[in-house]
Amino acid sequence: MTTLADYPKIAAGKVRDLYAVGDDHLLLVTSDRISAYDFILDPPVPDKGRVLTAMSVFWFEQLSDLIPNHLVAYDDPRIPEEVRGRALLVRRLEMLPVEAVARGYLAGSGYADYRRTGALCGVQLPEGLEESSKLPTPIFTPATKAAIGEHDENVSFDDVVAKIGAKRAEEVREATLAVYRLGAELAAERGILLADTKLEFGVDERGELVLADEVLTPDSSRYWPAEGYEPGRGQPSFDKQYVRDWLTGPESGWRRESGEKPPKLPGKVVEATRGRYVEAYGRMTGLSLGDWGEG
Ligand code: PZK
Repeated sequence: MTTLADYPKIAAGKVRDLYAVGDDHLLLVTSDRISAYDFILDPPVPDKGRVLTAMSVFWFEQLSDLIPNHLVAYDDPRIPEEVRGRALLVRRLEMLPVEAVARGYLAGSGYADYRRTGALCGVQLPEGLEESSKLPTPIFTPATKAAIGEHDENVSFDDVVAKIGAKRAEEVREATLAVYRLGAELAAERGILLADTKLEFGVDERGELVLADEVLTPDSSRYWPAEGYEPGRGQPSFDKQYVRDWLTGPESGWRRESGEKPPKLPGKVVEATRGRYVEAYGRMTGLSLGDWGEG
């Protein structure tokens, strides 16, 4: 029997943890924790870790003709029972020091940078774009990973070249845009807009570029319902809108500007949010894998 305590923890994110499994593998464990407005909320959302893990597996398979990935196993005796279903056994790679982002729409830091400068990651954009506008064509908007608690910093393609070399930078850009295009196409068929997505890549022992981390999950991507899409304002998040609306609405008694941590989420908000993750999974994959209780 394996337990999580058998494996050394080598990294911890807000929502996910990484353990070493021998010399060549890692265990990527996704928790049920949920973040909003840069806070980890309480309580966690039941099944969120399972849903995100299953979604990554689905996308690794969909994308496997396009790019190799780090997934080794999803159901394997090396995965401890306590995390089975929300953990991936993956190949240990040499990670590239770049957050590979593709954007099809203008949101978040992309919109902020455009407003300030008219450009994004060194790419000049047309005038007159609004918040949430569809871009003329999807663009590669790399960022450098920030320390926990900080936000990633958008950088230019030339900055990526300086870090990893021109050949590899071009390869990462093309792979990132190809992943975005396929994700956006499939999502659109299901009534969902993929506004943007953040990928991480590594290099294997043969020098091949490999897609790593989580892929096209709602934690790594902005998903918007296609219905009601309207540029000129922020769009509701497919997964987190109930949480955000409750937190910023009158019932929570919380003010974002207060600097205080948000109050405990009510059960109805947690349940509705769980439902949104399960719905997103079912809609994107056409599967109702396992017993999520609905969906
Ligand atoms: C790796 N991260 C980020 C993710 C965390 C930290 N296949 C791999 N090989 C080597 N390193 C990594 C991966 C992957 N994926 C990923 N840091 C290292 C990260 C999740 C939780 F704490």
